[in-house]
Amino acid sequence: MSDLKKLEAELLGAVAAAGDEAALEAVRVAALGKKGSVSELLKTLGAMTPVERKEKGPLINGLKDKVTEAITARRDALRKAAMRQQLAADTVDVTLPVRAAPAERGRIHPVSQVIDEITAIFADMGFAVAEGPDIETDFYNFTALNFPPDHPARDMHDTFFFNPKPDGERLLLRTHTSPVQIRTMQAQKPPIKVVIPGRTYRCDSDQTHTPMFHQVEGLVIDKSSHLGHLKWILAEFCKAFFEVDDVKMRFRPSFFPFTEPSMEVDIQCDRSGGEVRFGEGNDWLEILGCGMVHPNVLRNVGLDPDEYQGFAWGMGIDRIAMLKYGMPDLRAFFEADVRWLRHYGFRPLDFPTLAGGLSI
Ligand code: 2U9
Repeated sequence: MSDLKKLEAELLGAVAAAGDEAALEAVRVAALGKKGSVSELLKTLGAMTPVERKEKGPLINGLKDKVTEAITARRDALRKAAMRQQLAADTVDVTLPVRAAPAERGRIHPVSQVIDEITAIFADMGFAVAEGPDIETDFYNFTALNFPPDHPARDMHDTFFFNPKPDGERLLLRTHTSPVQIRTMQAQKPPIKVVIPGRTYRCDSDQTHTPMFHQVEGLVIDKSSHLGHLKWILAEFCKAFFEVDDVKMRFRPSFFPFTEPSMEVDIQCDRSGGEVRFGEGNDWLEILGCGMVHPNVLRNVGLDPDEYQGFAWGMGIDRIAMLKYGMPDLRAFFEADVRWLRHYGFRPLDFPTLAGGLSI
């Protein structure tokens, strides 16, 4: 057998024996690579006489073509075999339980849930939702709301003040969401019907107070709104929020600088069984404050109190969330403990609506 035939048999044997693509690539480099056996033979053609080249050229090039073809065919076969093997191994067990998608595994914080519930209830009554900055000026947080200059709420112990600016003005973290009502009344003409949920801040920390807490306030301004409307709105809200058919409310006189008259509202409940049940029983629970907007507040935003009037209310979101969902410790709300959130959190795809149910 000629040397060429021997080399051909050797190379085709090596191609056929290559068990995977890596082994086949090694054979290709050994034959057709820069210094491969076939490439070295091709290089010898240059030094041959024309007669010799005419005889050997087709033989060497023929060898190169045969080896190339054999490698291509083997690579194809190896790839198909690998694919067959992978398909056989990649079986799907359709009897396995479906793993919950990330959106199903996450949980909505009870405060966010309660804000969504409250806004759904008031949206159904035609209220818009307004928002404003957490960092406020003294004017929006106090002065415009008829707080006298020496009111104790302005005190350093209650309000978080920032360091004074070069012009002497001290910004602060809003102590209630009421500044947003002032901004709303400045920005739009009555009739106004808004609810404002948001973060509020007071320098206070114990079992029932955290330095950051959440409030929702409501405001209605037009030419004829009165306490009868306010009572109806609050009763409808309490029934919808606590998911009871009827609720008894008690209005007690109180004082806030921004409302006159001012009232605190208790709702009837039953605490005898260790947990609070609404819509029944002989106990009372304070849940919010309210009143008619003070004429000075209307004047401060350029509204004539002889032409316009309205009412406002405010309540602590964290507190009513604790009451509704039986969460005993306020501080746990802000500890970011994932076990607590798994227990008390809400499924993200169960968005509260009045039609679909608030909390199921
Ligand atoms: C404007 C005019 C009036 C909002 C009101 C209350 C009564 C109230 C507290 C409840 C619990 C705050 O979170 S809490 O401590 N709020 O009792 N808030 S009336 O009255 C306003 C607001 C804005 C322009």
